[in-house]
This record gives sequence, C-alpha cells and structure tokens, in this order.
Amino acid sequence: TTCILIGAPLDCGKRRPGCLMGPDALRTAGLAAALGELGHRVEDRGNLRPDAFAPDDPGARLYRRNETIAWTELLRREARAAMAEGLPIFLGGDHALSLGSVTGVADHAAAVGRPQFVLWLDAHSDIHTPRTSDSGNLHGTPIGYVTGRPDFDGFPPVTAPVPPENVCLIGLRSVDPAERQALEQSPIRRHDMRDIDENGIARGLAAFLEQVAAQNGMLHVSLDVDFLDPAVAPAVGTTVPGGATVREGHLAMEMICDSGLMTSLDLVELNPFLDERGRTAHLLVELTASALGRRVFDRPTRAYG
Ligand code: DIR
Ligand code: MN
Ligand code: MN
Ligand code: MN
Repeated sequence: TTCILIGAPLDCGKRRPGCLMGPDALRTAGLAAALGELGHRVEDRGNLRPDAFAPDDPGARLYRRNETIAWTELLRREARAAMAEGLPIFLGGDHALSLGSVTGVADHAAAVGRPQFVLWLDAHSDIHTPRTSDSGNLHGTPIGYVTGRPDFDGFPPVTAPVPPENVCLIGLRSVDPAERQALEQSPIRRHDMRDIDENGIARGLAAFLEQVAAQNGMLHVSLDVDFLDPAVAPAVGTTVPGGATVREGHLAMEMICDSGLMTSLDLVELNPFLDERGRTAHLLVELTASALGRRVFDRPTRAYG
C-alpha cells in the first residue's frame, strides 16, 4: 500500500490549544518508519495550511467557524486527490479535520460508484449541528455534517452525504442530550462502553465490517485519541474515564487490517502539550501499525461478508 501522510495541524475545532503540534508529534514518534517496516511505501506530504479566511463575526456562537470552513475546503480537495493515489492518513489536528477528510473521501467513492462507510472510534458521537451544539465547538459536529444534517450555513454543501446506515460509532461514553436525541432517530450503528464491556469490541465491529464487505464499500476509519482510556492515552483535551484499553484498540485495528477494507484513516485530537514524553503519540503509531499489518503471529484470515 502507498500510505500518504497528510499533516493537518488545525486547532480551531475547540478552545484548548495544542493539536496543532499533533502531526509533528506523530512523525517524531516514528509513524513513517513503522509503516515502512511493514513494507508500505510512505509519502509524507508535509503539513497543509489553509487559504486566508475572513475574521468571524464578533459575538458569534460558533468558535472559529471561518477558519474551520477554510480547513474543510482544503482538506476535502486534498482527500479527494489522495484517494486516487493511495491510502491517505490524516494527521490531526482536532476532530474538525474530519469535516473535510470524510467529505473528500466520500466524493471520491461517489465518483468511482462505491458506497462510503465510516467507522468512528471516539468517546463522543460528534453528531451535533451548529444549531444543536451547546459548546459552539465544531469538533463536535463532523458526523452531523458528513451525514447531511442541516444548519451548516456557510460550509461547503455536502454533495455525497454518507448514509447514516453506513456509519458505526464505537467507544461512546459522553453523548450530549441533543446528540442522544438525534441518534435515537437514526439508523447509525452505535456501541457504547457498556456494550464493549458486555460483548467485547469484536462483536459489533465484525458485524459492521461484514456490512462494508457485503456492499463492496470504501471504509474510512476516524480514530479520536479519547476513544482510549486516559490512563493509557492522556494527551487529549477531552479525556473521559472508562475508555478502551490498549488491547481493545489493537484488536479493533487488527480486525480492520484483516478485513482489508480500510481505504483512509484519521488520527485526531492528539494534544502533545498534554502528553507524557510522547507516550500517546507512540500508542497512536502502534495502533496505526496494527491497522496496516503488524501482528505477532499470522492466523487464518477472517473473511468478512
Ligand atoms: C462535545 C464534543 N459533545 C461538544 N466533544 C468532543 O462540545 O459538543 N470531544 N467531541 O472530543
Ligand atoms: Mn471526536
Ligand atoms: Mn472525542
Ligand atoms: Mn456539548
């Protein structure tokens, strides 16, 4: 596989700064070498920078909306282009990155006539719209945006929305009331931490991967650092206790690898300013390696679909 590293140091999706250092922390933690050792070709495109954007209206409720729009336009173009050349890995940056990465890969899927699927590994459901968000933080909105929810005034129109049936959220443990209401009326697949406790992470994920395979889908994986338990992944501004273990993270990535279905990946919300000597950045590198072929022993490949 040709892995295309796309640095997106956007830090506009929430108020606590630091994610702008994420791409370089992932590089410092050895991402390219880890992928190279697995036999992949690695192309690092460096860090993107958006075009100039207008200042926000004073007193606006949404935080840094115009900057987020500029990043969304840029990332959407870059994602669409990279999909024609390999497997893009978007190095965040906060989760507002996915407004652009997911719409871009979905544009590509529509162009080649295949359905787009999204696996969202996150403590949060990120399904707000600008209208329902209490915080005004746009990193809480990408699932709302890419599935075509309304009220994203001023954002690029979503011409290839991801069908909610094609979205799977895993790791949930912090869902705002308006998000819960939206999810209750939606066919989005969702597995909260209790479901993982009771059934393991493999069950829900295998069912989703089978659905992707059965429909010959493209699979975008979006990994928010706060999917993991803060005890093992402290470098994120929105820690929520009770998250996935290191092994649950690796098992998910190993299953994704075995499926052969992943076509793009986001690594988001890493805030190196909060890290303990690169510990969280290293864990993300290890998880990415698992998603792209690192294993202890070979085993009979599990067929999906
Ligand atoms: C929170 C989002 N529900 C909000 N928090 C997130 O601000 O709307 N943290 N996404 O990672
Ligand atoms: Mn998120
Ligand atoms: Mn989150
Ligand atoms: Mn909120």
